[in-house]
Amino acid sequence: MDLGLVGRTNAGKTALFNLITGSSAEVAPYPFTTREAVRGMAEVPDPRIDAIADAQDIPRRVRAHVQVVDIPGLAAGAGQGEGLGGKALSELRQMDALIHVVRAFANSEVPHPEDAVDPHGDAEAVDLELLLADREQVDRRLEKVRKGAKSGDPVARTELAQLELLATDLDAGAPLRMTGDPDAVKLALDMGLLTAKPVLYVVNTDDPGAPPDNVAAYAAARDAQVLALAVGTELELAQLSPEEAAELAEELELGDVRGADAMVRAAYELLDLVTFFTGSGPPEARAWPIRRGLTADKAAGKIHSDLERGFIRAEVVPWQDLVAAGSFGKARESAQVRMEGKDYVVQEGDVMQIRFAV
Ligand SMILES: Nc1nc2c(ncn2[C@@H]2O[C@H](COP(=O)(O)OP(=O)(O)OP(=O)(O)O)[C@@H](O)[C@H]2O)c(=O)[nH]1
Ligand SMILES: [Mg+2]
Repeated sequence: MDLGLVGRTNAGKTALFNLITGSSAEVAPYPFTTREAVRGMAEVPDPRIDAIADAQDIPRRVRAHVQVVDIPGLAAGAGQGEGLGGKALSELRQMDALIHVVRAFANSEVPHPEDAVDPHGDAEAVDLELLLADREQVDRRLEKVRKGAKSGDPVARTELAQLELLATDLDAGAPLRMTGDPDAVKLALDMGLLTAKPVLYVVNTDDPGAPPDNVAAYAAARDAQVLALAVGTELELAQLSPEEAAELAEELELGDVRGADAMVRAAYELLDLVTFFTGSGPPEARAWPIRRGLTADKAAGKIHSDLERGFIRAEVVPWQDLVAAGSFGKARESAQVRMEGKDYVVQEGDVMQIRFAV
């Protein structure tokens, strides 16, 4: 599951990428510093795993990770190949969700494409490029499907109607994630259309807090998530020792929770995955992200193929019940642990122990 970074050049995409993946990709005040897609892994913070581990004195905690892809900036006319447009757009089509970085930081050393810091205007400009790129893809597909529909092929006729709906919405300026017909949205996602993907707007700001009202309203109207993050400041904090970082955070009145953690968590939630846990005792507690609707045997297969092949049953307890009981063993004694077969659909927050034989 991949999260792609999208935004104008110099918005701070690579700075954010470095912050959440711990990479050191080149960050520079000139446009199109990033010329190729770069991949990294971001650890997904999850207080539930600490609760499970703390309750049972489990030393090692393994968190979920998501792949984040830093992508060259989008310029106006990206669809016609402006900037690194064509390449960036085809990378973006392969992503499962988008993190749209908009610049709100003032920094006279960093040129802005229009010499004005305007987070709302920048978001609109990039979204227009995504919309135009989608419109072009829909047109291409329409041309092909029309031929099939003419010959009376019922599948082609259904698709034709869906494509026409997508075209109408795009012409009205609406992102395809808001299209009313779920089958048409599914087609849009299968085609990799960009405005169908879930989006988190990250306002890269000098003063953390709530995102600007106009950007918040804009995101809400587009069925998207939004938050503000002081990328530059958090990068500085990340380079300090924990003590120094705490001191500086207090000075800047940042509070205890790092914005970067909240941001990765929000981005992870865009992917609409289910997280289950293993950790019924030492040596480790671990978070496992899976597709929604996966059954227990398939989920076990994520841990190891032997567990799926030799699956007998899963012992399952919701993480809160385990923590309240004190341990997996105690939850079992008080009959809070359920036995589930292979058809059980794994639920968010389940702690599972798999019984298997190979
Ligand atoms: N003051 C301040 N400067 C920042 C912040 N984030 C990024 N910058 C600066 O802005 C410039 C551009 O940052 P990058 O991360 O390279 O931007 P980008 O979006 O990856 O740009 P391209 O790869 O060129 O498309 C760099 O000089 C950064 O140091 C921030 O939060 N505050
Ligand atoms: Mg970059």
